[in-house]
Amino acid sequence: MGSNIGNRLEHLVQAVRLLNEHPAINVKKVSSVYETEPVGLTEQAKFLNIAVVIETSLKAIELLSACQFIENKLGRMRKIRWGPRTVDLDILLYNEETIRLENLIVPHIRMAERAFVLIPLIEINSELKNPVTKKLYSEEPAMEDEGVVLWKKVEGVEEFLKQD
Ligand code: A4P
Ligand code: MG
Repeated sequence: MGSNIGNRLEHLVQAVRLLNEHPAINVKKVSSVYETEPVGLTEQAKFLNIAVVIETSLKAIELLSACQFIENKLGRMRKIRWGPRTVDLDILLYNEETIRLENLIVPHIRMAERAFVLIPLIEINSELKNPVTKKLYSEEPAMEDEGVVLWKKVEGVEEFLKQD
C-alpha cells in the first residue's frame, strides 16, 4: 500500500481497517511504515508505504475488486498514471500463484525493482521468493536502493489499527 496525499498514515490505517473488516479478509501482519522517494513520476510528494499479509477466501480477482473498492472509498482520483493518490492497494503475491489476466498480473510486475515494495515485504517475511524465478526477494539488487527510510516502527496489527 502507498499514500502520498493528505494524512498519509491515516489513509494507510483506514485501508488496513477496511481490509480487515471485509468478512472474507483477515489481516495477519503489517510491516513498519516507510517513507519513500516517489518512483516513476518523481515530481510529487514522498510516499508512506507498508506491506501487509492477509488470509482470504477470495479469489485473486475478487481481492482486486475489494482493493479497488477501498481505494475508491478512500477517495482516490485515478487520473495520472503513477501520480499522487490518497491510497493505492496493489496485490504483490497471491500464494505462490502466477496470474496473467488482462487486469491482474501477479507477482506484481514491477515489485522486484522497487525498494519501496521490497523493504516492507522483507520485513514481514525475509524468506519470500519469486514464485517464477525462485529468487529470494531479499537478494534483489533493488534492496540496496536509496530513498526508503523507516518512518514508524510497527509491532503488530492491533497496535497499527489503534493509531490515527
Ligand atoms: N493491475 C494489474 N496487476 C495488478 C496487481 N497485482 N495489483 C491493474 C493491483 N492492480 C493490478 O492500477 C492500474 C491497473 O493495474 C488496475 O486497473 C489493475 O487492474 P491503478 O492502481 O489503477 O493505477 P496506478 O497505481 O497509477 O498504476 P500502476 O501501474 O498500478 O502503478 P504502480 O506500479 O502501482 O505505481 N513511489 C513510491 N515511493 N511509492 C509508491 O507507492 N506507487 C506508484 C504507483 C508509483 N510510485 C511510487 C509508488
Ligand atoms: Mg496500483
